[in-house]
Amino acid sequence: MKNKAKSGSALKETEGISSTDNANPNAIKHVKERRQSEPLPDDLVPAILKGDIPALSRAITLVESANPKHQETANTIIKHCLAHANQSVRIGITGVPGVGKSTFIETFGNALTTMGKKVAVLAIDPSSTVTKGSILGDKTRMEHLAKNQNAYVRPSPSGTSLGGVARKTRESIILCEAGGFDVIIIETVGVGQSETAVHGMVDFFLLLKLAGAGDELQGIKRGIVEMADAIAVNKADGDNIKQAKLAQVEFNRALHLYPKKASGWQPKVTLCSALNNEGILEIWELIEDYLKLTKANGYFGANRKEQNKFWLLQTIEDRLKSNFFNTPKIKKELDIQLKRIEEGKTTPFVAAELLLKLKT
Ligand SMILES: Nc1nc2c(ncn2[C@@H]2O[C@H](COP(=O)(O)OP(=O)(O)OP(=O)(O)O)[C@@H](O)[C@H]2O)c(=O)[nH]1
Ligand SMILES: [Mg+2]
Repeated sequence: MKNKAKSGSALKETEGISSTDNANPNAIKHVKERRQSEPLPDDLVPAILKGDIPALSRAITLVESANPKHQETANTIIKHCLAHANQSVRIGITGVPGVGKSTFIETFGNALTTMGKKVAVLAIDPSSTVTKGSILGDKTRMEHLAKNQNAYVRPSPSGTSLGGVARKTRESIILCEAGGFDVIIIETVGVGQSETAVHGMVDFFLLLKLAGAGDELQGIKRGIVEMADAIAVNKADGDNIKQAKLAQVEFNRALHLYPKKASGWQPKVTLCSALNNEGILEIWELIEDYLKLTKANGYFGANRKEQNKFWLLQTIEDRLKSNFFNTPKIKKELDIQLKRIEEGKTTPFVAAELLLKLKT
């Protein structure tokens, strides 16, 4: 009975047994090969186009994979899906932790599906590897939406580089559009660089805010307010309504200080309660007004083209950078040169020249 405490825990594992020893190596090889060889684009593409969610999920997993073979398959799938991409609207939603993004997306997403729309929710959370990600757990917070037949909630891809995570999200957008989704929501936490990346891949950018706290307190940078097409003051309910109304006036005044947007759209400030489902439809109506205006004046299409150009350059930059820094020869020499700089034996420019020449 000495071991009672030990064996009583469900988390304890039996020590000293390695299951792989008993496994047939041929079987392992077979499973590994199967895993690597499937799924094939020929199977996945028609399934995605039919709106098959498991197929869409598998394709996104391929997009997110670091395995070069998977990436090759993913590229083929994306190429085939591009031609079938649905006419969608891409909405970016940002705001500090706790502002109510998940609650908002749950309410907003369900409202849209009630209107007969198909809604996909993707997330950019580059910090997720460190913090385990606040967005990663969102599938549980968006409980109803995740179960909704006409919605698809995909947790944030993991990754340390924002560029990498952003590329995966952009490719996932295309796959969701091929899957027939009308509204693609990209969620991000409004405290870092990720909202700039999100702004560069959406048609409409919504900033959620709280009443009664200054921008500094909310950790929102000035640049983010400038990017917003609308600010929604959330939690405008209960005792908070009066303050929320004051905040609305204040934000409206602040927005008028910014130069006019290239879209010709004057950003709006609204009030909502994601929790009580109030002011949510008004935000959709606002987005519809925005779409009407920007499609009529040509900005909608022009902006998407500009975004594509930007992502072409961004992808090349990311690839060149990672190729360079992952070359063993460079890695070794970089260490040497960093040390030499520390010892005052070289200058950054001489060292950079040397390293760049090494590559070519
Ligand atoms: N009173 C009120 N509470 C709300 C409202 N929206 C969200 N909340 C509450 O605020 C808390 C945070 O909401 P979340 O939706 O998790 O916020 P979030 O922005 O997704 O937070 P992170 O995922 O941590 O970035 C929860 O306890 C919600 O119930 C609202 O409209 N009114
Ligand atoms: Mg959240």
